[in-house]
Amino acid sequence: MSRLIVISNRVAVPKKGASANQGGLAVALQSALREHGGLWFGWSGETCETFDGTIHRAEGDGVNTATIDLEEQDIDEYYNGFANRTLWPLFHYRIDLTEFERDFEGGYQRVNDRFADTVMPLVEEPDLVWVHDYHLIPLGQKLRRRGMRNRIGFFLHTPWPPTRLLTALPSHRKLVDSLFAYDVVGFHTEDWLDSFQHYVTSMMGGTVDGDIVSAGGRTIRAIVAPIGIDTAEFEAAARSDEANFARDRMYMSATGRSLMVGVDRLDYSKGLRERFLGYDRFLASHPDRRGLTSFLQIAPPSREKVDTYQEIRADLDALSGRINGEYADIDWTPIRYVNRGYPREELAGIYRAAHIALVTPLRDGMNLVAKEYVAAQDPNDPGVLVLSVFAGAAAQMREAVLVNPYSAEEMADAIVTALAMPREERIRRWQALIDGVRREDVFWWCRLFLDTLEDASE
Ligand code: ADQ
Repeated sequence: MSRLIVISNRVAVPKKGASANQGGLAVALQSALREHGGLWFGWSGETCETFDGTIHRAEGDGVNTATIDLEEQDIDEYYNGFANRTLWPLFHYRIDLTEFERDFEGGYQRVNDRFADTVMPLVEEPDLVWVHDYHLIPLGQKLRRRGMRNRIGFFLHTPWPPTRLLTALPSHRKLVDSLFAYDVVGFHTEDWLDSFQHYVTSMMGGTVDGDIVSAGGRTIRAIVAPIGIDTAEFEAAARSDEANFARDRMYMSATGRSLMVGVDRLDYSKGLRERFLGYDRFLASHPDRRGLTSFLQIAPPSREKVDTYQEIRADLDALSGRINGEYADIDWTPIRYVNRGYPREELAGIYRAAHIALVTPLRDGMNLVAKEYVAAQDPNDPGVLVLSVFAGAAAQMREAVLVNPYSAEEMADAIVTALAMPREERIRRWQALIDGVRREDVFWWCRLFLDTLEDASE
């Protein structure tokens, strides 16, 4: 079996027995790394005065990691700049929030060069190389230019935007060209793959034949590989003592009310504003139901160095305050809005206590919260998943209550539907959902991608 080299912006350093505190992606990649041997390479999260290529190596729980520090300017231009001010909003259809600065792109290319220079000597001839996400799109090409002949795969965790949006990026062609240095490129859904294929055929004069995409004399395999969660682990976490304790706290605080929960990184793509407005509409149009529901939104801040993230935070503070001010009573708060993270067991207990999960992003590559919510439910009395049609997860999770998050009325209706749903229907829908979440878990995803990469000709 070939060794595996995983490359991503950040590296999740494994600690023994700490898997429950890590995301499913980290758990899956670590388990693949344990199986294949090899290492996980990325940015340490630390800064250095002057980049000198020093590699910090570590080993934890059978997984080797190698990380580098970056300069302040690198982080500003590459991470806070091109990755999170340019590509992230553009890939989430938010051209209005997208910033176009040549310095950002310069920093992006420079850091990808730094990654290529430092990881190159660590890779051996038969290794499989797997690059992750929008931070590192040009890395494959940079490795090829340095003579790497290994099989290299790339997986995009975000949506791939429609051609007419992508072409707003001045360097769109260069970005897409660089994807052709990979052997396999993976997306979460048919929609994102379609958009990629459309760009290739309409902008590059390329061709598509099944998985095979060709342009400019290069041929790659472009596949759909929807990521899952570590379902077995999450189902167990939902039954742990910590989960039971969190669930009981939720029940006690709810005093018989129907609980709704949302759990998201504080990000404009997650549709938090629209969710609050949907709930607002529900309260406004159903006065008889006020006081009978309680909505808990958990949203830990992220990317706080980027202005739009500060703005959305201020916006949500104001909106939740406005809704509470309007509808709250001496013994009832309509929205509990919490800006912090929770350990995974506690999160699982919170999901389990919730009668409804509102997973309503405006655009999301996949969305793992939808899958975690399903995995945490009690089979005899499962809750209802309200899921945005614009989440990648909606392609697999057809038995959720699907909703258009831009419509406050549809959101309000979905809440009413979910609240009124009979137990038999909840069980029937949940059973279909959990079957999928179990079958297509994160280990299935990892194997699907790596099997395709392993088959790719060198
Ligand atoms: P994210 O945008 O980060 O991921 P998501 O898939 O929902 O979005 O994953 C978030 C993870 O963070 C979940 O595992 C969730 O449990 C955890 N989390 C969120 N809030 C938390 C809190 N308060 N406390 C603890 N944990 C919390 C990107 C893409 C997604 C894609 C994933 C994986 O944007 O579309 O599904 O990568 O490919």
